[in-house]
Amino acid sequence: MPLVLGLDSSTQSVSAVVIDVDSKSIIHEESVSFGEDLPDYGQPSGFIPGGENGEVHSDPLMWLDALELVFSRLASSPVEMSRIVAVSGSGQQHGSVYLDEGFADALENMDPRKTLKGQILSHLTRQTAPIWMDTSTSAECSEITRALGGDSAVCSRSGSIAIERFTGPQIRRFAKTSYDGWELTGVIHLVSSFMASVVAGRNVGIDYGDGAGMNLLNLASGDWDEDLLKATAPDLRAKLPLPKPSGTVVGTVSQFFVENYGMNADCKVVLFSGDNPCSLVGMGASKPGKVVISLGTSDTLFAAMPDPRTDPNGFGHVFGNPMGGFMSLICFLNGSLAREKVRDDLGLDWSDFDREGLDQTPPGNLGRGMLPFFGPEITPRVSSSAPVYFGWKELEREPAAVVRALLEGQFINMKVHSRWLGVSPETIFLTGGASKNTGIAQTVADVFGVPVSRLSVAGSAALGAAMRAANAVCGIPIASLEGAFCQPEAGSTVVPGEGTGKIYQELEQKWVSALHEAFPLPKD
Ligand code: XUL
Repeated sequence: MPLVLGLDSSTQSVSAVVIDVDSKSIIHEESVSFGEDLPDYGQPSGFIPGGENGEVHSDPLMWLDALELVFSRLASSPVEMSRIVAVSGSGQQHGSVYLDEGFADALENMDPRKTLKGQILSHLTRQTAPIWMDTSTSAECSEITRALGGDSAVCSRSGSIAIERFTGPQIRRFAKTSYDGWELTGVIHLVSSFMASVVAGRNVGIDYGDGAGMNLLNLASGDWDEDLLKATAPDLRAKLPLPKPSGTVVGTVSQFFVENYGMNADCKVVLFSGDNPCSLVGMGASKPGKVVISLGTSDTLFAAMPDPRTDPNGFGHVFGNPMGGFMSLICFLNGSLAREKVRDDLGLDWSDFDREGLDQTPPGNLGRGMLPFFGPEITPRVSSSAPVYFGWKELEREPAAVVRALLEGQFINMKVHSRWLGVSPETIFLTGGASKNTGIAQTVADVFGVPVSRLSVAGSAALGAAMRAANAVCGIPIASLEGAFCQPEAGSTVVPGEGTGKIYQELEQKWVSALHEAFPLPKD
């Protein structure tokens, strides 16, 4: 009975899921948290605290320690490692790792008696890796945009306007500020392709899913875009791995994992992809028609797309769909941190959050609303440090109504800013921590006017990676994997409440007017 392994190298942890391809079931999961399991790195949330000028970096050596720890936990679990026939993975998107020419040799000659970290350390040409939370590259975004002739040129080629956290602007900043580091750099990996290279013991390519989060991949040609390369940094093509379809088998696992953890020397490695593309698969949404909302540190809304339509306002992104074609992704920064802020300010518990808020107030909140931007937001792009309230008569804001205003405000924002997708979902699939809360799921159903289902999967990115590997190596059709792994949890579906359609149409209009009033569009 063959097994398949899916890894997920995320912002705060490295986790693993093992699936049995015959019974199509999850047989084991492991997770290593940077904060809890590797406290010596002093990066409790997965990044180096105290970055200045918007810099948010993480330590690739910490990821390697976590990878070894996750493998050693797997090897001492009941999982028979030698039965694993395929492995793939997922990585937090946009982050980049800078390595010298010698990295390739180091990978091929990895000594199983030494640590990964000890053998890779000297090949880093930049000790830390900028990750997706980094906002330090506004100047580089403007420079790239200017060189290409405007936002729409960058967007129509790469699927997104130049964005601070995307890899191209980050690469440009490094090339501009560290001449020596840049000259020494032989290869630049994404988190996904770096981890895949370590697992495979050779430099591997970048898949179309994650590659599209770089402002460098030409979506139409599937190759690095010559003009974007030129606008980003000198000699960049030579330093980038080749872009490849996500289902590419890149070889077998490195001897390091065979000798240390009992992996089978024939176990195939499939290109890793980004966490959002992998979650698309893990949520059973790789065919157009399903929309997924993931409630996390930042909230995301994503869906498979039949053709690569781009957001005229530049807030949304187009990435490669690992199962072919494209996917859209919209990221909202004010996600669970905003929900936690309201919960803590009002002294509520998660268990109270909907009971004390949503149960005490009617849908539409009697016209009282909120623009839920507790900090800077990227969708829409506003610099804000406090929410904006509208339609409140009383000065004193009762906590229950504030909870409702926050949630309604977040979901109206998602609805308004996902309209460009031109997709009318039949069902929305909700995932992420806050999705367990039935009141929150009900509010999503009411605001969007469609049923909302929740799946029983915990880590959709690792599961999606495992499903991709099972498809690519064992030839199992993705539809049959989705049928087995991505079913709504019994009793988890909620439908829009009667009469809520009209209520939310009205509230949406007020919300949009409040947005335009509080954050007028710049006149040019
Ligand atoms: C997507 C994004 C995040 C990261 C981290 O554009 O920046 O969702 O992938 O999860």
